[in-house]
Amino acid sequence: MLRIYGSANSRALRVIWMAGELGIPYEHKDWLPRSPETLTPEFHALNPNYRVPVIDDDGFILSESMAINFYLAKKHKSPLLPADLKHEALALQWSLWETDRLDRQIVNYVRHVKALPEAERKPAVAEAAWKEIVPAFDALEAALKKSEWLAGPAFSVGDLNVASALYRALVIDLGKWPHMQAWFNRCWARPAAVKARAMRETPA
Ligand SMILES: N[C@@H](CCC(=O)N[C@@H](CS)C(=O)NCC(=O)O)C(=O)O
Repeated sequence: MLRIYGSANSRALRVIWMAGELGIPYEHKDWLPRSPETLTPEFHALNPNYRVPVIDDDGFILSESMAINFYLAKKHKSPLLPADLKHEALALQWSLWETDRLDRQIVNYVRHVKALPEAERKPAVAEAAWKEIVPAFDALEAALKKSEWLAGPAFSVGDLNVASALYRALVIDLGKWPHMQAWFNRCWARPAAVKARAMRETPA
C-alpha cells in the first residue's frame, strides 16, 4: 500500500493530486512541514532532509515531489507519463525548470505580498522574487502559445508538476499571460486538482 507523508498544505499537494489522477488508494500521513512528526529519527531515516513529501510504496522510499510523480505515473502505466520519449523528456524538462525558476520564487512572492501577517512581510523579498517570476511566466506563455500542453498533445505529468507547484499563483492576476492563464485554469479544473485543493483549503 502506498503511504504519502505530507499535508496537502505543503509540496505534498502535488503528489496528492497525482494519486487522485491515478485513482490509487493511499494511507495519508497528514503532517505539516516541520511538525514534530517530521523531526523524529524515524522520519529522518525516510528523508535525511526532514522534508515532505516522501512516499513509502511497499517499502520503496522516495522523496522529491517531481520524481515521485514520475514514478507513480510510470508505475501505474498512466497516460500522464507520455509514451513518446521526446514528450517524456519535455515533461521532465518543465518539471526541473519549475524547481529552478519558480518553486521558491512563487512561495516567497505570495508569502511576502499576501500570506504572511503584514508585520512579517518584507517588500524587498517580494520584489526580488517578482523579478525572477516575470521572465519565467514569459517563458511559460511563449511555450503555451505554441501548444495547449507542455509535453505533447495531452495533459501530462509535466503539466501536473508545473501547475501544482504554482498553487500559490492561483491568487495572482495572470491577465498579462493569457495562454498561461487558460492552461492554468484547465489544469486546476481537473477533478483530482479540485479535490487536492479542497484538502488544502478546507479546515479540518
Ligand atoms: N524539492 C522538494 C522540496 C520539499 C520541501 O521543501 N518541503 C517543505 C514543505 S513544502 C518542507 O518539508 N520543509 C521543511 C523544512 O523546511 O524544514 C520537493 O519538491 O519535494
